[in-house]
Amino acid sequence: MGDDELFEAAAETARQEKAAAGEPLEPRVGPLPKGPPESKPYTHPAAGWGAAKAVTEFLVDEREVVVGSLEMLKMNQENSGGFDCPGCAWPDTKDLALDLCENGIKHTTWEMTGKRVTREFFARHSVTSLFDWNDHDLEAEGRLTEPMVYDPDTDHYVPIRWADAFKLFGDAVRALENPDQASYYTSGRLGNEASFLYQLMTRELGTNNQPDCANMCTEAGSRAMLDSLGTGKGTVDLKDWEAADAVFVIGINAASNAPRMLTPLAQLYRAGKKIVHINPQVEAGATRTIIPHDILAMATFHATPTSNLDIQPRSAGDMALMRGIAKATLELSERDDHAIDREFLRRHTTGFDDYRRLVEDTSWDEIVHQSGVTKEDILQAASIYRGADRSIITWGLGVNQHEHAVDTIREIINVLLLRGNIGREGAGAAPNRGHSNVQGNRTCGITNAPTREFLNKLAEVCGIDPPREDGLDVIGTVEAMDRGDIKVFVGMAGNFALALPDTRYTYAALRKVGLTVYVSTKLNRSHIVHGKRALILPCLGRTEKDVQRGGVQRLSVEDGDSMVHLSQGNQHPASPQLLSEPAIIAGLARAALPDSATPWEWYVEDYDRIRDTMSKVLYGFEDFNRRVRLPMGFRIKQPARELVFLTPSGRAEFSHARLPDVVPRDGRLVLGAMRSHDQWNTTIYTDNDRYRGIHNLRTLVFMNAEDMDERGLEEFQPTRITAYAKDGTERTLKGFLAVKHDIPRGVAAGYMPELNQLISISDYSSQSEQPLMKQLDVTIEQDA
Ligand SMILES: Nc1nc2c(c(=O)[nH]1)N[C@H]1C(S)=C(S)[C@@H](COP(=O)(O)OP(=O)(O)OC[C@H]3O[C@@H](n4cnc5c(=O)[nH]c(N)nc54)[C@H](O)[C@@H]3O)O[C@H]1N2
Ligand SMILES: Nc1nc2c(c(=O)[nH]1)N[C@H]1C(S)=C(S)[C@@H](COP(=O)(O)OP(=O)(O)OC[C@H]3O[C@@H](n4cnc5c(=O)[nH]c(N)nc54)[C@H](O)[C@@H]3O)O[C@H]1N2
Ligand SMILES: [Mo]
Repeated sequence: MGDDELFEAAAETARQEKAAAGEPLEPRVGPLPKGPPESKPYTHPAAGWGAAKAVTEFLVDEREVVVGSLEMLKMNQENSGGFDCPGCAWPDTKDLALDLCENGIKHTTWEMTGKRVTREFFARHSVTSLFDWNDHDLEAEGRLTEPMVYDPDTDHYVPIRWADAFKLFGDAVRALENPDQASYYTSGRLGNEASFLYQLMTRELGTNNQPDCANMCTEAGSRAMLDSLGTGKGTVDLKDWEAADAVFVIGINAASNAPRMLTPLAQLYRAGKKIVHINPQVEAGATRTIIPHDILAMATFHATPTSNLDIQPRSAGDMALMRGIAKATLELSERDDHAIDREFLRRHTTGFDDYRRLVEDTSWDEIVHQSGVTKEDILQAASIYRGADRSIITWGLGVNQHEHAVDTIREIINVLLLRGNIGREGAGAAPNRGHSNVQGNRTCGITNAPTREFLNKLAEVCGIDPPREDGLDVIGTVEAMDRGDIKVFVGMAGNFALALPDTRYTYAALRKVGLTVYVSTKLNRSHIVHGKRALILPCLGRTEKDVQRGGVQRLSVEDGDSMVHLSQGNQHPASPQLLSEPAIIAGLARAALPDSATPWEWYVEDYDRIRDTMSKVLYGFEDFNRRVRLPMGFRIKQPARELVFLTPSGRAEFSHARLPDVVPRDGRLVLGAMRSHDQWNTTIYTDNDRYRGIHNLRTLVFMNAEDMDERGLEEFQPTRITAYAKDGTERTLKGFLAVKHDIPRGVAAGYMPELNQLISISDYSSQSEQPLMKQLDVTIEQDA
């Protein structure tokens, strides 16, 4: 054994000892607490002055007050040359002078920070020593400034020229025995043009190994909508939000993760429309809000309620609850001719009669037991649904990250179909997306399972011979790494090491890879837990000016409502050495494919050229360059919205799944990992969670007071959490503090990514292959 291997073996033994003792396996994620933990109920409205104050504190911390506030005015104002907020995928509106939110501002400022990670920083800190830093501190060092390569002799990252970095990658790829020994991850940050080039490179290299963050995020919803409606996208746009009579918000923490949703919710409430929140927790967005840009409301502290009804089901009780709403609606239809839309059902759907029988066969007892909701509450929700001519149902990770998520979302669509709530103004299915361009990434071909039509078009237009077999998704990729089958891994944005389940397993798998390459803006865990060789390639962020030979470039993005529009950064780049994502992809591609006929360099000179090719390959992108320059861009046709269903039957298809048993066994709880208010996925701003009343604490577990009493747990008492995986293995985590919370019995919650260490790699849904990030089977005890 060489020194390196000896060192690694010793480190591994130490990690195993820690794991056996049930201690958190890895360094803390959040910053060192500034004081003792606190939990007190939050009594103020969401957004408003609390948010304004938080923003000011944050801008001061990041020393960005002046530039920050000026730049914010350009956010989501793409018409006047602004950039698309990278914070979430909520659609932009042309009516507002100022369309932004606290968390969007924090997210953008995080990118615009004045702090820098330089070669001197890497010379001062070995990679092993950086492993002991918490994730907050790694990212807080600021923006990456030049390409770096890992030097195993010194255990430091050292500078490398761009050309040499590309060559290192190219040589590694060309040395592979077969192209499937590489895998190309992306998180939904990439603009459309970069996404298109990235998938083109992957396929020209001969593999469909293209995992993406959607594999952990919204995969279930896409599959469900594809099966039920024939396309995997939502059917509503912002106009529909304004025209709805009722909105059902299921499993979304809107005030933190989609704050711009609060605006239509408050406006609907003021107009007397109905809003129902379905969530084990009553989140801040489900109470009242001060509309962020409503100056009068801000000045007068006038808060608008954002909810008419809060229903708190058990974890994964949503499908039974939807079945209950369907049952009540069908029962009503025997007396009330307009309870269901018979004409719509006859003309546009198939499978209704079987669905009706299935609903009749599902008893109220079963519905109440499985949903954890009383019959009265279900009838109340059903009565709001019946009373609304036009309903929107929107759902988030609280629905997507469960075992039976596809069945549950199809049940949501069943309920919409009953009253003809698809293909009409003010009505429809609205999946809440995650990353700002995760939907656009998929549209542009980022997927491990491309369709035959797409591949044929790509072959015809781009003159390549793409592989036809499905490639590896996120879970498939880590498992292949663990077997030693992946020699080259590229992470195009994101934080693969920390975002994935089974932290320990994922780290070990990543360390087996021959070469890991990350294209990033900030230092993160994935740079520290790396392959035998490793590259960090720093890129421009969305706020920065991208100048190529053909002048200043703009990238396009697609929001959650299928609107495609341009985004242009205006900031001076964080470092003169940064390259744009398209330029980096072109550099990697040319090095790996020296004889490629694809004009990589020519594309990068002027992104209009990429768009011209995209318009020939992608459905709905005809005349892309002209239409994307229209005010607000253009909307990709959503066939289901036009009542065109691309399903085998040509109709919307009812699903017929029996209710799964989701009631935890005696003594067990269902634990979910979610976001705090003060984080963006693996980026942790502080250890506060303002709307849930938490300060100075992330390693916690929210529990029902009676569940705590039964276990003799006091507030802030350390716990021992044991998770029971599908494959029979157990994982234990000690020291997370119990916190009393308004949450149903049998449900517990904590934060991602800290809780990822409890999720086994085998814990993924058999319907969507999504990790079960919100449905862990656990026991929680006092930590003796
Ligand atoms: N500020 C900020 N914005 C973000 C992000 C961020 O980290 N920070 N992340 C972005 C990304 S990538 C995504 S995917 C989205 C995520 O946005 P959300 O979908 O809001 O994500 P989470 O915070 O993980 O969890 C949402 C909710 O699920 C509820 N929940 C848990 N289990 C169940 C259940 O069984 N049924 C129901 N009905 N609800 C349940 C939880 O109580 C919680 O309120 O936000 C995006 N926007
Ligand atoms: N337990 C649990 N785990 C989860 C989840 C959960 O709810 N529970 N949620 C899952 C979900 S929904 C998602 S989407 C994934 C997120 O997984 P990822 O998308 O992989 O992770 P992020 O934390 O969003 O990535 C942050 C990093 O992106 C880089 N970055 C930021 N901006 C840019 C840019 O403009 N360009 C480039 N190239 N890089 C940039 C920065 O270096 C930053 O460190 O996590 C998943 N993991
Ligand atoms: Mo996500």
